[in-house]
Amino acid sequence: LLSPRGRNALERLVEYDTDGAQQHVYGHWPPPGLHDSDKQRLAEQLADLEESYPGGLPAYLSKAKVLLRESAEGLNPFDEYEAVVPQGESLSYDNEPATSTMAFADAEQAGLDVCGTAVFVLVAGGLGERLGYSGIKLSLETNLCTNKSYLETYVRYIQAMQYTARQRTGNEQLRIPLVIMTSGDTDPLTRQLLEDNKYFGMDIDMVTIVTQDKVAALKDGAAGLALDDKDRWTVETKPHGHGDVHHLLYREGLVDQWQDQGKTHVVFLQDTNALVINSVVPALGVSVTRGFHMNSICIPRLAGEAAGAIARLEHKTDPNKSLVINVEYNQLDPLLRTQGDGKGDVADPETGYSPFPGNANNLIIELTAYGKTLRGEDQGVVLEFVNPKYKDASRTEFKKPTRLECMMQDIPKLFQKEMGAEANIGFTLFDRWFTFSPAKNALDAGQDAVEAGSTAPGTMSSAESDKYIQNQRKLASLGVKVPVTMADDLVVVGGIPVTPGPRIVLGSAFGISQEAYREKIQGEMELTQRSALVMDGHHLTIKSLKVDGALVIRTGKDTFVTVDGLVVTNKGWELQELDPEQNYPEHVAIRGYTMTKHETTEYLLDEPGHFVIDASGNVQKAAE
Ligand code: UGB
Repeated sequence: LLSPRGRNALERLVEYDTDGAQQHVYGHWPPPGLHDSDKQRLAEQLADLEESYPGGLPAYLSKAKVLLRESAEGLNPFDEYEAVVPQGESLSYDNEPATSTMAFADAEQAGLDVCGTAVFVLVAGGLGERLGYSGIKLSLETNLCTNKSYLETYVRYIQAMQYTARQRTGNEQLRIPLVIMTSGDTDPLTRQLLEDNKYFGMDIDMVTIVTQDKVAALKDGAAGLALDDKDRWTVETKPHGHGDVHHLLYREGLVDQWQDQGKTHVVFLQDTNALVINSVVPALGVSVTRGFHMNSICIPRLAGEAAGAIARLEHKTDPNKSLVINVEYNQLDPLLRTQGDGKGDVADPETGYSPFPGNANNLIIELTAYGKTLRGEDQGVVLEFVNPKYKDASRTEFKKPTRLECMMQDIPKLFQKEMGAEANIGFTLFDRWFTFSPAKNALDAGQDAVEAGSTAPGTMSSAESDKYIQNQRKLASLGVKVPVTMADDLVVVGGIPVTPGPRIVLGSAFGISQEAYREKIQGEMELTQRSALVMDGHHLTIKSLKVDGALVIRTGKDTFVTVDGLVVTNKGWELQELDPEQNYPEHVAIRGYTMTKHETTEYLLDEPGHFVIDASGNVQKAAE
């Protein structure tokens, strides 16, 4: 009746099940002739579960039994450790000596030197449940000025980095690959988004998609497989977490391939934090300068915030077991309550932030150490955990099935196992405005958070606003006359405080470094608060520009444009709050407003050659 693989998987389960915890799966089957196709279906699924987990279902269930027992006993995984604030680098774009431990420009140069040997991995298997969005998060528009999606923003950045690396090395063949980790939930729509947009101009063979599998759900403390409520012949499955990424990269042979190609660092990005691209080059520079095998991009952490904290866990008796690692937000407070003044996850009164750096969870991993670690006995399967919701204090029954979970930031434990004390794990702290404003929460959850006093509601709208503020600050630091929105200047739109403007988007082709911006902005530039500005292009130079309204300038890859004397005055663009009486598509509703583009001055120039946009607004051909 069963296929050889189905039969094999079933036999393995029966043989493993010495305590009878899985009896409900294979026992009491109706006689042959009844439910035959259902039995085949179940056996095939068991075979899938068996094959997709290193060591098969027995390995998964054995780990689950141990973790569930420890959880039921209330065992504290940090019992033997004390958390202390670790050492790392702190970089400030404005180079304020008070906060920078290394000159930003030095870190940037060191990063630019190696940017051609970086590879990118985007973890995008998560669903936007918290965001109240049923599509894939990568398809959401980062902002309404350009309407570019998160995926396009990341791809354009990688292309700009490749361009920069080619310029610096003179190697026109140099290419930077991207791996996207999807899950069953996000895979078809991610592929479709890429295909519909011709991979946003990236070479198709440079994009690899790896797909994470779900794992078996567990119904009780004995790790009994949870069968679907409505279908006794299906094992319920659940996501395993972003930690899958390491094993998948290993299993698909990508790490070997990259090492053969001479790549040196893997940059891991999350799906909805457009600001992170600012910190990739300087963080790469820190990785190289400090010899970090792993470098977490961090931000000052608000006490109690739903972001992990990077801590040095000092083992109380065995220093060899001490390590620098992320402590997840739900575990930080209980851990800190057991030590020091016992106050838990509270702010340092002097800084107003948690003393522990906040994990933006974008990681840079050095490839030689990574390869060595992944080839170890765990094959990149990071340490898992369980988080069952118990029905009552007896901690025996679950409210709903649970499963093993894993997080990509837990890889330091594997580094330590394979490399011992040689593992060099660090972090780089950047200003929040520069690095971190993810879209994670639904509008109403964000509004509640704001009412409760939060300055980081994590909505689509706060992410968009922070993108504009970041560009205001970047331009201001280069001497551009531009109003910079401070906390008191924010205006409430759709229940979330956002910038009143100017709304500025600088495309990655305009520059991926402070150095590039300095080369491009050579003279006087001025923007009013009600303005919107979009600039993109490798060879766009500003000698003199005034904007009071909306201006878009995009230039092609062989088009050299100098803006010299242009004065833009028009009605510009404006946000419109949504009408509570009306229904809007989901992607509009989660933002809380639309943008009306009343009037725009636009230059889309892609003819090869040299041009000047002059004081009268005309485009003149210029001498080379
Ligand atoms: N993801 C996957 O690719 N697969 C999965 O199975 C799950 C997620 P969330 P979370 O940035 O502030 C993380 O759900 O888990 C992708 C850190 O653990 O957005 O709440 C998913 O698509 C935490 O330490 O994040 O918390 C997305 O790209 C903290 O730093 C990414 O994984 C927090 O992020 C993260 O998934 C943060």
